[in-house]
Amino acid sequence: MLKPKITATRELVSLDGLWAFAVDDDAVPEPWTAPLATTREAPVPASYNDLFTDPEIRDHVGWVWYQRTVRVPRGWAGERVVVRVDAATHAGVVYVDDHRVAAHEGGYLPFEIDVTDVVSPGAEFRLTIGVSNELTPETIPPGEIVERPDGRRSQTYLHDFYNYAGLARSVWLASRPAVHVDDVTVVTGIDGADGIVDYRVDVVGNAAVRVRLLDESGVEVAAADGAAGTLRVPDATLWRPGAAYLYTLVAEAVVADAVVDEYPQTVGIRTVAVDGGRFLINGEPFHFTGFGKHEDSAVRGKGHDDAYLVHDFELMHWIGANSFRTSHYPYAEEVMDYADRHGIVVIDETPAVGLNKAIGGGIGIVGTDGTRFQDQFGPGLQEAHKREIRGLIARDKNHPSVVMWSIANEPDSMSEGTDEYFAPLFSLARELDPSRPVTFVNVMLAPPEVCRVSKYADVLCLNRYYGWYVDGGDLASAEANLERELRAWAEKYGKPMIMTEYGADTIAGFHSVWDQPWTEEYQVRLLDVYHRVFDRIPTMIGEQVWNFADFQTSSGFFRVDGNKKGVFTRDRRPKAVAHALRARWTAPRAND
Ligand code: GCB
Repeated sequence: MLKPKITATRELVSLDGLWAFAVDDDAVPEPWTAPLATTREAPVPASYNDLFTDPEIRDHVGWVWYQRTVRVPRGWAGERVVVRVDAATHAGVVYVDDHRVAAHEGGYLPFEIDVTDVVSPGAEFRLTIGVSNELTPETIPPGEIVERPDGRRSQTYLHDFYNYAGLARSVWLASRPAVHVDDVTVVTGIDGADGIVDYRVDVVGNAAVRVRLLDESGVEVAAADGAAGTLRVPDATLWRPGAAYLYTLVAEAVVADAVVDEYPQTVGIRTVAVDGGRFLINGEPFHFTGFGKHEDSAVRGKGHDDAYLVHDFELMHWIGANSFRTSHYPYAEEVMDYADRHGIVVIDETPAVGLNKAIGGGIGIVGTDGTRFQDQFGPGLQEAHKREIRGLIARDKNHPSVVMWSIANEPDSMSEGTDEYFAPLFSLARELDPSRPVTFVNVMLAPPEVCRVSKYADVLCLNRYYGWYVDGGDLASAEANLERELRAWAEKYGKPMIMTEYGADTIAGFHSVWDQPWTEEYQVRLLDVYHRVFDRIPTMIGEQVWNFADFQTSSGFFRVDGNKKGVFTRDRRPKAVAHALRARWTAPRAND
């Protein structure tokens, strides 16, 4: 799905700002036929949960309503008019005046609605967006709604981050011509010094297609006619980690020699491959350094914020991180574009987190009772999971920063039925995008002897908490057990391995001369243990610490104001470990 842009043939109006806001007590949204009776206003983009003092809003389970008036620019006569919602977490319905025009499920991917037939250029309309935060046994991520004895409904879920909801990303009103470019797909290659760009352009309506490839200074370096083809770029400048270079493919829809629509798609020429125990970018071995992140900040919740975007990338650059994982859901498109422009490598993850009844909220290990995986959740789960894989690849397929798809985080991969559940999901991702490796992130409960799913992954991504949930406070045992397990993986599969999570909760300002969990020193020493082990295992090709920053979780009694495994605090101040990581990640690597 193309991101809306302003071009010579398209216009765009941001609908961000303050919207009227109200919660709805009904489980099922009714058609919206009146102005919202409320004095509350909520900013878009932002999660709504932490904005207000009323606990009824923070703990609300069900639908909320956002509403504003929108004027269609008068110059848009003859154009298609589209409302684009970058995300409605976790389900959205859209009304234009009294017309229900769209419904969407899944909280972290965009959807758009052609509203041309129900709006008029120059006139206003009332735009109402309902958003539901409900998670059920067949949503991705899954959850359950529990009815309390006093009638209150409360939401439970199995993942370890707060269930922020609302319109956390931008909303747009966009124009586009009736005959238009509907989609662009690029896959790049390298042939000697030349870059190869395979492209496909889908058009709505009857039009010929022309493409031009421009370099960063706007000079045309290749061109072609036709909806699909291959461009050769002599002496191409490659997109490299830490040294981004972006060409622009201008896709034109042409009718009777006139360009009726044009869409510019950025293109980074690079290749990605797994070769034995190595991960290659442009044919060169790549070692991942960086983090699992979250979209999370005070007050905004998961609301996208360009200031945090720039600052987070600045801190990643400062510390020597060359990559991150979009744990545990697709991030805002602004983040992906920024990674493209700044040469940061991304492992792009679906929102399939918490598909594991053996873990309580990412922390308590509760064990499974032997029930077949498919019977632990709703029958619609796999379909919803497929929809998320399709949506993620459709949205992010053209980002050079994305080097691998992660189809799930820490699902149950050992119960009966997991093989049958996951095999088709790997096939689907590979069929949709044969150009990138596909992985899933393995949980500590499923070591090599019992994991039924790792055989499908191109790269083994492992989350391990030796020295924390296991061997807590005993770093000598942690080191021995970690090394034993990693060697077992290496021996069984020989595939490249990335430690996609390792870390320790740490309260900034807690100190000790002993191996005392929660202190800054312990976090430093625990990471040292892991790094020593990694450096002894040749197929360890990456280290992504959990987490970039402290983040909010559902409270329970296991978390004190959230998860504190951040290398930075929630307001992005470095803990001692940040300096230690910086020393490691900015030093030349032994085999570089
Ligand atoms: C995990 C999960 C992550 C949690 C983390 C923790 O394995 O993938 O979502 O936040 O552990 O800190 O417990």
